[in-house]
Amino acid sequence: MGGENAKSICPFCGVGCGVLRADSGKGRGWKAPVNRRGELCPKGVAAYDVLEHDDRLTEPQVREDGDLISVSWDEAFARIETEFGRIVADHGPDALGFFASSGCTNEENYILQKLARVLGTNNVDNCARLCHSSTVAAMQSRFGAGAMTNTLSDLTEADCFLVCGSNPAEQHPIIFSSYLAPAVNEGTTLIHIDPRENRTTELADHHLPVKPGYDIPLLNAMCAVIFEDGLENTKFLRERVSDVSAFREFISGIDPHEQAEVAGVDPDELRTVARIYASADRSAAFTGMGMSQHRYGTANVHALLNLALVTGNVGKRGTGVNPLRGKNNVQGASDVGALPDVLPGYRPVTDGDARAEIADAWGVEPPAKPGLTEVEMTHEFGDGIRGAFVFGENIGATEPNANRISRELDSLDCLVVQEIFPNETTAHADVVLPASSWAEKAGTVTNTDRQVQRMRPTSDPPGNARTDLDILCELSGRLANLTDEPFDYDEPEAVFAELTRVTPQYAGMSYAGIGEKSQRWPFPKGADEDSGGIGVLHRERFSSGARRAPLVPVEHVELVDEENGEDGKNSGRKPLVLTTGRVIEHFNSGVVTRRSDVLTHLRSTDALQIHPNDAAERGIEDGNRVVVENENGRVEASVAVTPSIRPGVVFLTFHFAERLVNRLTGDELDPESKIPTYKHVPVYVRRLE
Ligand SMILES: Nc1nc2c(c(=O)[nH]1)N[C@H]1C(S)=C(S)[C@@H](COP(=O)(O)OP(=O)(O)OC[C@H]3O[C@@H](n4cnc5c(=O)[nH]c(N)nc54)[C@H](O)[C@@H]3O)O[C@H]1N2
Ligand SMILES: Nc1nc2c(c(=O)[nH]1)N[C@H]1C(S)=C(S)[C@@H](COP(=O)(O)OP(=O)(O)OC[C@H]3O[C@@H](n4cnc5c(=O)[nH]c(N)nc54)[C@H](O)[C@@H]3O)O[C@H]1N2
Ligand code: SF4
Ligand SMILES: [Mo]
Repeated sequence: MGGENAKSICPFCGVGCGVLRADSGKGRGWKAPVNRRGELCPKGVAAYDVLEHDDRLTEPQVREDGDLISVSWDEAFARIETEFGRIVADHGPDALGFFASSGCTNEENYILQKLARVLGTNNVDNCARLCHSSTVAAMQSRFGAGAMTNTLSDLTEADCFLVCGSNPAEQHPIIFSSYLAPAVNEGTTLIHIDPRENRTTELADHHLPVKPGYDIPLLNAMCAVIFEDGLENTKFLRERVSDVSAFREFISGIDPHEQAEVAGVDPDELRTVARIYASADRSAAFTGMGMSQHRYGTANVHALLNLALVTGNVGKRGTGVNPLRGKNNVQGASDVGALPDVLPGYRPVTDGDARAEIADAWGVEPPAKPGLTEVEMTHEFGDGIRGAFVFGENIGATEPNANRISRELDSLDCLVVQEIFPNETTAHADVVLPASSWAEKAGTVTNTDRQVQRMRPTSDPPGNARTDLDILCELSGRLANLTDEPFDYDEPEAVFAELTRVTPQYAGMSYAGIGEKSQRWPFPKGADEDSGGIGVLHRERFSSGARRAPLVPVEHVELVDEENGEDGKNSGRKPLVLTTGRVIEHFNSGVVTRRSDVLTHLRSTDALQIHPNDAAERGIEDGNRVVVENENGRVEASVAVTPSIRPGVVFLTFHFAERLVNRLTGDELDPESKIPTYKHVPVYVRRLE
């Protein structure tokens, strides 16, 4: 039940800590499945801070003569009905695009993708596209499942942690402090592969400061050392792996010393790290945005999967390849089908049997043609896509090439935004629907290690705002002149019951079974309600059904605008490689966390990190203001000169919309997963005179 101290789940990261509103008004952890001692990071403590903030959206709004004005719900819905109706009549349903919210519940995301599909389009995606779509593409194709192979609790049994392109000390703080750090303190070796030293590195035994975008040569070189030293797991290779000889052949052509240098790391240190990873009884790899958000993000992850397969680190406790997922429900939003190419449960939209099964449940068959991904939809704004529905995402700030996005948002015939705060996206909206924050609604969310947990409301939405599910259900009724099947659900529980019928991984789950615990997928029908679900994946067989997974040779592709290279077009100016990311106190575009005074005071500066050599070359000193620019745009920032970042690389977070970092990121996408390149952005940095 809801109420003042209702037990809920933190709205921020994919760790999924249990939180409730203490009498002080602050967030307090309860002893939940993940934070078993009730521990929280600073964001969890601040989670209730901004719910009553003056900026909360409390009235529906529509744009009239350039301005957003408050109207009744009826008028707001009528505007959507007219505009979306006209777009579908003139251009067909594929002229609509739906942006789901991985910060919202399974039930809400399930309803949104159902609405899109019932209207006749698969143009629905969520921001998993921007974080781990490349990871999922690689893992799904090799192992048959894109999720964490292991669970947080079994991972504490590892003897070696290989953390690649991820900074869990800041981005998954409770995983770091409650699962990783205790193991490291008991003797597990921590290896960190990251161009920057950060809070994760502080605990690491070994740090390889790879050049951004050069993980493939590094990981291939590790494989080469392992084969050279005979450290591969021959039994595992024989029994569980295919295409071994072709891979051996490929790796035999790799000179580890040379490739370590290509990757920008010390060859001896790389050898040491390879030996530790391969010799440990159990080695667990973690992968994050440093790997996934690249032009070759999918290939990066393939290279990591090779390492795990060669050493037999899959299918047992304390091992595996573990993507640490982003928002509190990015795993779930994807599981329940808020993706353009797959239905609930990852069954391809092109699979006729899967569509027929869905048609049985919905009364309407979903379309067979895969839809567009998030970024592809934005590229079609004003052209192929005429109307967009954005639910709990701030695409005006977080999609790449923000200057372009800003123009494209204005080119839409109708932009509808369902939000809790004004942001860089509502600024372009034709209709704004004021919704519920996480603490004003019930529902389920699925965390990074596949545990489904329940959220419970503490209060009601403010003013005339309504719960997200309520809005989405009413919308389906309003758009019903386009369909025959308006949705009618009393409670999130009824939606959950339906989604378990069409999402095989959730088949045996129930609200009652979850209670104040969790159920972890895969949770087959008939499974013991209290069993908690299956922990380690790929034990005897891979989730694909196969006994073996293939090794795949991965070639490094040289990146343009080599760091510190001369650039003819720019009169000898040297580009630096900007890599963008996060800090512990703020969350994504910062719409919520920047409104918390406490969080904002914890991190008073948000500076561009630059190496002393690069700063000196440009006459830049600590604290100076600089211009960071490239062909896409320009931002100003103050600088922190620090040896913790590798030479040739600069770092900025994307939490502060005042200086929108995504003005600098470009349109290049990974060909397989369509993930944008947020981690390798050539820029020029100069002191602001
Ligand atoms: N505090 C906080 N926590 C968050 C979020 C937040 O905004 N703030 N966001 C949530 C979301 S949506 C997500 S997706 C996750 C992301 O969590 P992480 O994956 O940890 O995210 P990032 O900080 O973007 O990138 C991780 C690290 O990659 C490194 N890196 C950059 N380029 C490269 C490279 O080429 N190779 C390698 N090996 N490393 C590289 C960066 O220096 C950075 O330390 O965090 C979630 N948790
Ligand atoms: N440069 C750069 N850009 C990046 C990344 C990067 O590393 N570098 N990372 C990318 C990644 S991994 C991600 S996940 C994306 C995140 O991109 P977004 O999802 O666009 O970012 P958020 O800031 O999390 O936006 C969430 C929005 O939802 C609203 N909201 C919060 N709770 C609710 C609710 O309950 N209901 C409703 N209706 N609205 C709600 C918030 O007010 C906020 O405006 O950014 C991507 N962009
Ligand atoms: S670690 Fe993540 S889920 Fe836990 S309190 Fe912090 S932000 Fe919330
Ligand atoms: Mo993310």
